[in-house]
Amino acid sequence: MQLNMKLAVIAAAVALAACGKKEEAAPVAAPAAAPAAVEAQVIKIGHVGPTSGGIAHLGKDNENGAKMAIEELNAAGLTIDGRPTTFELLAEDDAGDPKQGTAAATKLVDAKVAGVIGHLNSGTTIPASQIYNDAGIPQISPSATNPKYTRQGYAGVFRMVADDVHLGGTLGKYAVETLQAKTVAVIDDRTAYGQGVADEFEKGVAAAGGTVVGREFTNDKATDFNAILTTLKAKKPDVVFFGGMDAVAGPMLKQMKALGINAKFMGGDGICSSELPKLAGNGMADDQVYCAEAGGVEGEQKAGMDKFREDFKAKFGADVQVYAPYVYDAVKVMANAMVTANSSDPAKYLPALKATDYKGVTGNIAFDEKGDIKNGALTLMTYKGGARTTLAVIR
Ligand code: ABU
Repeated sequence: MQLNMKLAVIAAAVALAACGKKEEAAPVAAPAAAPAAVEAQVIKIGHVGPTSGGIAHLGKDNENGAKMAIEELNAAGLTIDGRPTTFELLAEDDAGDPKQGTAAATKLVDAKVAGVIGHLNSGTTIPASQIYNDAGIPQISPSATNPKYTRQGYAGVFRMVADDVHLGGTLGKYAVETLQAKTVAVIDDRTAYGQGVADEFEKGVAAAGGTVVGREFTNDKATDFNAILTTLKAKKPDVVFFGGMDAVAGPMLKQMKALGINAKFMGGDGICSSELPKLAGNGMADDQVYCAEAGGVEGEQKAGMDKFREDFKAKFGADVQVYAPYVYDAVKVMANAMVTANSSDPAKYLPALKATDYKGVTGNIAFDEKGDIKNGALTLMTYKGGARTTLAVIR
């Protein structure tokens, strides 16, 4: 007999004796057993980006996007598998370096994260993806655009943005057809992203009937471009395209100006940041720089993105650089899959993640069979008065 039932029988017998009656005791209902306490759970989500080094401003932008999403999820009072649930962000710095990227990935796997948002660079995202794949941990990159990332046959990789084939090809066509460039020069930083997007740009230029008059390369930490710019100046290009990131593009623009190269300057999403005008100092004229973010919203969805940008600025005291909204949506999409599957077990929530149909601040999010965003957009931008200015959203 359970302890609480025993106590009830004793109490009834004592009551009868006190009354001196010989009547049978009426059955006494035992108090209901107290429900077992439901244990709250904390689900760990990893985030990796370069929060140190030359593009730390981009890495911090991404990390802040993740923080914002986690805070909102934790305020929502979610229940997963019948348990009150909060999320913990495990944020790692890979400094944009492939070796540090794999070290960060191993650390997150050892910490038993349920999923990872990152990395920012293709050069870190691709090697890290093998580690997450081996551990069965889903990964969503908000910004890595090298096509290889989703073409390795891994079941758990997802990309929030259009890839370099779309990005570079569209920019190449834009240079010839809209900017009326007849000759272009191309520089890349020899990273997985920079070299890849520059190759795709060249293909786009050639397909549109333009001519590539020179191709040079540098690296992602270089600061002196005088030799390669002087070589390219002699070829009189109408456009100089740079495959790389804003931290290198800024000083390159300054040195172009110093050398008297007045060509238009183009690049992919890696240069298309709010920070570029500062990094270029006085080296950037209005309507000289053209680039594209590898995503975008238009029409009534723009209001959601505008609100996100306002809220982000109010919270962190900084403008969105490029990818923070994509990180924010990536975290929400991963959490949404866990809620749908009622589990944070990757094997259980991965099917829900693959079947994502989510309306985010970056637009309608669904993935194709490889994990690439469906119907990815590009936002063509230029800079006026030191600020990014949208020219068009194209698909
Ligand atoms: N997509 C531009 C920056 C990130 C990358 O390396 O792909």
